[in-house]
Parts: sequence; structure tokens; C-alpha cells
Amino acid sequence: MKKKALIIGANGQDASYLAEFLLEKNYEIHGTIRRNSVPESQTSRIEHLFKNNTINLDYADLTDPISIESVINSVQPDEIYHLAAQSHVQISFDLPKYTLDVNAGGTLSVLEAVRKFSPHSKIYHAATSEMFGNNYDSDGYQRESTSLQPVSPYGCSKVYAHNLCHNYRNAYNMFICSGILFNHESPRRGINFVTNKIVSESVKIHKGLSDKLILGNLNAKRDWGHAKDYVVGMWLMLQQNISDDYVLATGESRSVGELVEYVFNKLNLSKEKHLITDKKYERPEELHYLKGDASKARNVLGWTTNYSFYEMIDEMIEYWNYKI
Ligand code: NAP
Ligand code: F7E
Repeated sequence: MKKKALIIGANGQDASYLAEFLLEKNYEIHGTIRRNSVPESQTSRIEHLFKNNTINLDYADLTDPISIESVINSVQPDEIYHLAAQSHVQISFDLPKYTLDVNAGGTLSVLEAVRKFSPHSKIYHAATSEMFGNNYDSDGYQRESTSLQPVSPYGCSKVYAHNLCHNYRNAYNMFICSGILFNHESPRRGINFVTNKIVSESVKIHKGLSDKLILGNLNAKRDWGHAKDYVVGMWLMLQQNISDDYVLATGESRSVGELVEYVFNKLNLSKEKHLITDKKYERPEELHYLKGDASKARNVLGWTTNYSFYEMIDEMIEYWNYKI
């Protein structure tokens, strides 16, 4: 019999790659989308999967526990990938209460629904390196044991959800993995995240359609991997006999400025002419530096990455060159 997976937040960047991966593994896939007034944008990343009715969609919103209960109860999934979130860090400063309601309260709704109506379901929870804030170990890495001290409403909401996952795992003996994922990108990344903003705007400048790339903090450092590699790690976590937390990261850290440098060099653009900074894109509190140690995921799960940083950025440049 086919295994059944439910992806909560099915039209997100990660969800779209995960759905492709699970289809290759012959899963029956269910997903949730939200209602908005532009229905076609609710499935824009997964439209290519509809051809053979390969994904069953239901409306559900993390702010509506009834909808979450209803879908979990009716699908009775073997595996739940809880990927839905208000995932933009800067926007979480503008929408702190909403971010908390969705990311923390919404996760509570998922855990409660599984506890009451589908206790056999294994759960993947999308935790994040943003939970570390500016903490890192003496060797310069963040790992599962690094203490959490978030510096954004988004980070705080994810710490709350991460702790709930531990609590429900221990209190009710539920199978819940919390994946502490560092930044992962792709051509499907929202264009208000820095990688896709830099690449899409630079390609526009290269084609004479724009003149300036306007950014915030160029010194922040991130550990950027490819979303396609990271969804395999999510799946591997749920194939284990024991649920646990795992960091997924590349172990390489680069600044936003270095990323601009690479893209501008590729497209023959000059920073003096085309790059400016604006405080509008700076956060009230910044997370300055991320570099993850994914040894546990590599050793226990056998997780590996296929994309280098440069291959990923090249793929994004190619995508925008074709699209624009
Ligand atoms: P994403 O592209 O922003 O996707 C988030 C998904 O959540 C979208 O489908 C979105 O629906 C849905 N959603 C938002 N609010 C919702 C609500 N109130 N109810 C139901 N669904 C809602 O995020 P992603 O990059 O794929 O990331 C997936 C998960 O991993 C997120 O939880 C994120 O916080 C976490 N994470 C991401 C990264 C990263 O670097 N990408 C790193 C660590 C952790 P709409 O399409 O309707 O907006
Ligand atoms: O910012 C700096 C900004 O928005 C990266 C989410 O997936 O990863 C992501 O969060 C860095 C920050 O991602 C601009 O200040 C400069 O230091 O691409 P970002 P993020 O905040 O790291 C974590 C792991 C998640 O869990 C989140 O869901 O880039 N930066 N100038 C800028 N950032 C943006 N967005 N726009 C700028 O103009």
C-alpha cells in the first residue's frame, strides 16, 4: 500500500520540492493551501504536479484549528510535513502577533490534532537556525546543542513551536522531528528573500530593465544551501525509528556582500554604478552570523548535499535569465 503524506503549506518553496521528491517515492500526497482572493497564486509552485491528479488539496489555515483538525482527521497520514509559516524574518517585526499566532499557535494546533485524531502520524516540524540568534559555539558553528536566543519575533515563534514539539514528544510519546534548517534557497524562493532578490534584480539590471539593486545589511553572514537537498533530509528524519532534532546546513558561511560580488561578476555589473543600501531593508535587531554543523544528520541519517553554493546561484541566474 502507498504511504500517505500530508504537507501543511503545500505551495511553499520547500513543499514544492518535497512533493516532487515524495511522488518519485510513490507516496499518496495530500496538501493544504490557504484561501486568498487570487486563487491561482495559491498553487503557483505546484501547478506542474496537477497533470495526473497527483496531489490532493484541501483548504486549511494555521490560524483556524478546526480546519487543521479536519484535514488531519480525514487524511490519517503516515507522515505529516508541517512546513507552513509566516516565514519572513523582517516582516515578523511588522506582524509580530500574527507571526506568533501562525508559527507557534498553528504548530500547537497541528500537534493537538495529531494527538487527538491521528496519533500514528509521524510529524516533521520546520524549525530554523534563526532560533540561535547570535549564539554560536567556541568553534564558530551552531549545532543541535547550541543554546537558543532568538533575535526576531519569527525566531521567538519558532523556539516556542520547537519547545512544544519536545514537550509533545516526551509527554505523549509522539513521533516528532524538529529539523533545524539553515537558509536554503532555489529559483522558487520568494523574491523578497535576499538571494532571489539579488539574483532577479541583477538580471533585470543586466538586461537594461532596471538600474539599481537596493539592499540592507551587506555584512550579515548566512549558511546557504539548496532547498532540493534539504527536503531529502526532512524525509530521512521521518524514516528513523526514533524521533529527534537535526541540523541541516552546508557548514559554509558567506556574507550578503560576497553573494552580490559573485552575481555582479557573473553578469559584468559594477557595484559602484548599481548597488546602493537603504536602512529600510535593515532589521530592528539583526542575526549577524550563521554557520551550521550538520554532522549529526550526515552520520545518523546519511544526509548529503548535491549542490554547491555556486551551482545553486548559477541555477537561479539561469532561471531569471530565461524568465525575464
Ligand atoms: P515559504 O515559501 O514561505 O512557504 C510557507 C508556506 O506556508 C506557504 O505555502 C504559505 O502559504 C503557508 N502559510 C503561511 N501562512 C499560513 C497560514 N496561516 N496557514 C496555512 N498556511 C500558511 O517557506 P519555505 O521557505 O518553503 O519554508 C518552509 C518552512 O521551513 C517554513 O516553516 C519556514 O519557516 C521554515 N524554514 C525555512 C528556511 C528557509 O531557508 N527556506 C529555513 C529554516 C526554516 P501561501 O503560499 O498562501 O503564503
Ligand atoms: O535575509 C540581509 C538580512 O530575508 C538574509 C528565512 O527562510 O532563513 C531565512 O531568513 C540576510 C539577513 O533570510 C536585504 O538582513 C540585506 O541578514 O534572505 P533573508 P533570513 O532572514 O536569514 C531562515 C533560516 C529562516 O528560517 C527564515 O524563514 O540578508 N539582507 N539586504 C536582506 N534581506 C532581505 N530579505 N532583503 C534585503 O534587501
